Amino acid sequence: MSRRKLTERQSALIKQRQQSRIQRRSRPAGKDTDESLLGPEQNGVVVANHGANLQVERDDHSVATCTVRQNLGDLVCGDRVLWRAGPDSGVVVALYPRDTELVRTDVRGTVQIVAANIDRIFVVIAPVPEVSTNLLDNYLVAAELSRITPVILVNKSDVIGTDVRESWQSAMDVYRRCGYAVHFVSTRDPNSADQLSQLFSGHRAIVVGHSGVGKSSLLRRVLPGQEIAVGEVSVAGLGKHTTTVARLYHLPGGGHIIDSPGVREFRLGYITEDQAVHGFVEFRPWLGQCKFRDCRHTVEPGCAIRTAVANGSIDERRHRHYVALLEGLKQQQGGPLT
Ligand SMILES: Nc1nc2c(ncn2[C@@H]2O[C@H](COP(=O)(O)OP(=O)(O)OP(=O)(O)O)[C@@H](O)[C@H]2O)c(=O)[nH]1
Ligand SMILES: [Mg+2]
Ligand SMILES: [Zn+2]
Repeated sequence: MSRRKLTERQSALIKQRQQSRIQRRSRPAGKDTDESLLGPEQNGVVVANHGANLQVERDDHSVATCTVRQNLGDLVCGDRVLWRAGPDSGVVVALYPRDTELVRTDVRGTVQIVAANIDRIFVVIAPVPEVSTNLLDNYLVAAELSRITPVILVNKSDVIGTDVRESWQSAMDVYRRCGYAVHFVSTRDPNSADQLSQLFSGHRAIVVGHSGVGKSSLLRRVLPGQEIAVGEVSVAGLGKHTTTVARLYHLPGGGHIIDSPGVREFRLGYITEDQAVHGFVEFRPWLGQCKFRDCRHTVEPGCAIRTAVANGSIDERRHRHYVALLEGLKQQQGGPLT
């Protein structure tokens, strides 16, 4: 079986697993649950996941600690559930189907769902602790594949000196030309609360990015009443992972936003080569115009995408990252892309 076929099979298996998860959602409680002590089923939204326990929010925004029936799998922030109150803690008994999920894999290749039912991913980058366009590109691929609109926030613009301002702008123009919204922000700017409220309000969003780029600080600006921990960036420039669990906050202007723990890298889930191609949105106008029908857009002659790279219509560095992603896919024989 070809490597490409293998990855398609893997993604089908994952889909199947997710499907059966939904179908099994209404199974009866396990032996250890005394049904008679549980209250009636009620709707809730997962607002934090602490491993064994979930924080589930009622319609009136009050929060209950819940355990989860094992057959429901891993639940994440944004999940809509049915749960029953109990004497000590509640029990989540059913999971509503998700409309979107942001997926990654951990270092062992295990698929992890980061958040569910979101419609915006705010990818935060900053001049400190470090700028990784590969990390940004991986988030954009993940967003494209999960049909969630990404927005790029360049935070800490107060520390972007005049000498590098132009190079920042031209680096971000690459993304603007792809059609992505890019906003330069700073939590030190007194007007940032208004700017951020406008960006976040009305959405079911998540903020993601490297540790220490200021994700929690951005949320603090729009959620003044909330206690949100913010960390220090060490002299060495490395973030210290201040936020340890994802948490959902309601926005005063409507909608909600999930603060997520910072990452060092974002590994994509199991994706096919075709999906990798579609993850690079600027390739789309040229698809179907290559000389060979099965062109992988890496070294093939007569490749319309390589021609677009050569004439400057497609950014060369983004294309190089695409080639590296395919290489990673090949090396891991259909495993997760890194
Ligand atoms: N100069 C400057 N510093 C900022 C800005 N926003 C945040 N910071 C600082 O950046 C550091 C890290 O901020 P956090 O909000 O904790 O970063 P985070 O992305 O949530 O980090 P993790 O929770 O570890 O993922 C703190 O010392 C903030 O004060 C900004 O706009 N300008
Ligand atoms: Mg944080
Ligand atoms: Zn091609």
